[in-house]
Amino acid sequence: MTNTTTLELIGAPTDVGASVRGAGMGPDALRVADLPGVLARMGFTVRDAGNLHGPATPWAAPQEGLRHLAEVVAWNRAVYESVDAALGAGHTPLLMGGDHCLAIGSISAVAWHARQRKKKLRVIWLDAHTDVNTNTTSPSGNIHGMPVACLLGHGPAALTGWSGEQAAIEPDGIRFIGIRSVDSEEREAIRDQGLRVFDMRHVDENGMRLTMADALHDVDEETHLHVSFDLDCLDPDYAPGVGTGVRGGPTYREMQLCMEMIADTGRLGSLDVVELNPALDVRNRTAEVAVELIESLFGKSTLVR
Ligand code: NNH
Ligand code: MN
Ligand code: MN
Ligand code: MN
Repeated sequence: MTNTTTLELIGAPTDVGASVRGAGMGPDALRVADLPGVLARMGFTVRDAGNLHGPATPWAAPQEGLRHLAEVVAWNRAVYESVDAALGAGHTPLLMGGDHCLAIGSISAVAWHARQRKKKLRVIWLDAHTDVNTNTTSPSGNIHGMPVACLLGHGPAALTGWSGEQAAIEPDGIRFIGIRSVDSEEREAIRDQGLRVFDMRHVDENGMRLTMADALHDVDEETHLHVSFDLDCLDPDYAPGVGTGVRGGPTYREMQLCMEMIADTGRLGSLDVVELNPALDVRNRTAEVAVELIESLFGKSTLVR
């Protein structure tokens, strides 16, 4: 990341993958917290591509274990096209959700480009949840609990194979940080596929520093690093504006260190910021915290060294 980097902000104002309303206001809350201005003042060229358009959320019951499948496909198609265009132009895409189902389109586009450029894709999934449910294991039918499964090639045909391969990512291509809510059958998928989950017990016992050192140790010059940042990763004391908060997450300082260590790799190539729900927030605090963490992720350091 240098200051010749162009950051392309893409808004996807929808809550189509969730069952709590409000994540559709996320992109504008990030703008109100001055995300574009903050990044521009760091020296980046910032292009705000505005908001994508897609279908309204029907608020219907799941069908065959999937809620709003057609609408989720439509939103993800729009996300795929715009992330693909940003990467094609040599820009760094920053997807502002919206709920976490949008990572399907975003990471599928990233995976396609990484393969073209012969880069190794590594996804860092910052979340309270692992999002590896399928329509048969999900307790809710909400597709924001399923993006990782879809990206691993286990999902409905309409949401898999977008990167040109059945699986956009390999099981060894993703690390989960901050996990503390896993559904019972989701656990089996994690074990069966050997996914590398750094849960909160791991963070408690090892600290964020050793956790991130482990998660990032094999990132090299040939790696494209994608961060998928679900704001419910943070403890809800610091980030109340989310639809499915879970107590016991990383503190503000722990999350800052996580971001700083990712920045230090110099390999960050794309980002999702999702699940911000301004309807549940307190005076836009969660959006402001998100902006401060994103600054660190893009290399802002408070240290004089
Ligand atoms: N595991 C739950 C489900 O699948 C909750 C998912 N909610 C999230 N995921 N916010 O990150 O319904
Ligand atoms: Mn350009
Ligand atoms: Mn998530
Ligand atoms: Mn989550």
